[in-house]
Amino acid sequence: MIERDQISAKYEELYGVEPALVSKSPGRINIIGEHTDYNEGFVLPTAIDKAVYVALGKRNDTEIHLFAEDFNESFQVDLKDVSPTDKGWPNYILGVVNQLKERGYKISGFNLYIDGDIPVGAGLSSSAAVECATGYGLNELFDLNIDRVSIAKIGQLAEHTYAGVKCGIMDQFASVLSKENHVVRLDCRDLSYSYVPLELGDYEIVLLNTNVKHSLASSAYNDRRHSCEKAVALVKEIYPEVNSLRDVTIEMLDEIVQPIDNDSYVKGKFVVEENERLAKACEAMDRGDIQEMGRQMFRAHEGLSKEYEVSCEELDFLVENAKKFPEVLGARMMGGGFGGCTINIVKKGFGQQLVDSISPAYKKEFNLELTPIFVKTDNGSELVY
Ligand code: GAF
Repeated sequence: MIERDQISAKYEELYGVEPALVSKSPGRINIIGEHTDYNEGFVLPTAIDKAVYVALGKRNDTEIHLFAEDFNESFQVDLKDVSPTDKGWPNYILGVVNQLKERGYKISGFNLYIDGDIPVGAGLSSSAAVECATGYGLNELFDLNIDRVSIAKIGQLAEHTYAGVKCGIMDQFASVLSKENHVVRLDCRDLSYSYVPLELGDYEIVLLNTNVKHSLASSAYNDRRHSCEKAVALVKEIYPEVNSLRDVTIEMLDEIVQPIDNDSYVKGKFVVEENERLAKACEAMDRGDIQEMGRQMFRAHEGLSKEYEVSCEELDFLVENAKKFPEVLGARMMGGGFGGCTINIVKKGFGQQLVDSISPAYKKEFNLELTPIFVKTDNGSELVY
């Protein structure tokens, strides 16, 4: 948790006046339902108590002045010249500004200072949190009257256009709309959603950070999306009513895609089954059966690793080792993959022991530290000031 005063003081030091407001958008976890969002399926995420903070104030001109604490770096551009930059971090902010401009919202120049405590590259959606804190903050600063779902969509499109990742809506939706002690059961086809109480009884969520992010993450993500689109296109030739993998059954894939395109078949099958696993996990949660929810998480990891092929040795190692402990009900890689964290459902109080047991072997195998992250759920975007 970063103190509000710390953010304001830094803004004032940079820009010579107090910020008009400070907005906050959290990172997210996801219980189950991975790579389903861009296939019009279901996801089960929620926000965590780690967030991005954005301090904002209007300027008297049309310039945008940015400063990122993590990089100790500033960036300036005129509103009319906003375009993607090879500098990296400003894109998540500029992409949002560009979306606001494209949608005809009236904004003028502003100063922005950004800081946060979401570990970067850990698969906790720090980039979505930047987009959402920016969108939420600018909405307030310029009284734009944009609803929360649209703020999430603006963040998603910023990621597509300025970061080059054709992500689904899960991360931005969770960052803006989550509710403490609940997970969001989101239907990514029509964005209808409900809040499911997250009641884990004697268990808690522990994240294990591999501390790796393999470089092929973004390109592989877009490749997976492409494989899914190919599977849909093949099914559509026979079943024209099909629009996404959400409408597809395993029987359809068996009938049409399997003989033609093995890669699309395997990827498509994973997505269809992942939606089924999510449904089973939700039913289990409804009847308080977190053991079954955990089993579905283990199965999801199998699929993500062997079929969808978005895991990596480090993630597989952590899940395989977590499985050895009866105190761990479920574990799997989380988010886009190729590094980041595993999410584990662990008996309360056992988390540190789990980490202490796995860490030495992890270090020996990969020469990397293993970092536990004990998270609580939180609300979506809000003003802190
Ligand atoms: C990343 C994306 F940004 C999400 O939209 C989602 O597809 C996720 O990977 C995989 O479930 O976090």
